[in-house]
Amino acid sequence: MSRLMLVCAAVVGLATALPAAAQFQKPEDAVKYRKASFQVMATHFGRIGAMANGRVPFNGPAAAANADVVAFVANLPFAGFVDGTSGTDKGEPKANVWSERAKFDAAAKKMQEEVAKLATAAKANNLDQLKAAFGAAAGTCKACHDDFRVQ
Ligand code: ASC
Repeated sequence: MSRLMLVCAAVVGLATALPAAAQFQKPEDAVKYRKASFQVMATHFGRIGAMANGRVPFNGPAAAANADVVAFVANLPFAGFVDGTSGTDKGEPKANVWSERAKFDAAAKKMQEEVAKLATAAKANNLDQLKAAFGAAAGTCKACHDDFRVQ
């Protein structure tokens, strides 16, 4: 394991060991953090989507690098869903994130599993495999948005 990977693993270990609220000074900081990490995920996932959908030429190593970023960053945003940060504006988390927490956590885990599979699939340097894994991962994004995000 590279030094960077060890540092990253330690950061995630620390992040997941503490209660979510204890990791942020203020609820607004948690909101900013989760939005920022979703933004990074969306950027790199979108680059893979552009290849999967034929908008840019397929580049296997680039897809693999982007998928590794997505798989890593997918561990981060959920610590930012601290109590009292639901909303009613478009894009905000609905109150059922907290009232149906087990279902929300399961949806998050499913997404993390599918983006991990995407990272593995992307290393095969094969567009059809990339498309299949991208579609499965995108489905987990959409499922959670449909259930838990204000439309
Ligand atoms: C993306 C992105 C999402 C998902 C979702 C899939 O590229 O930013 O949130 O895919 O649109 O339905």
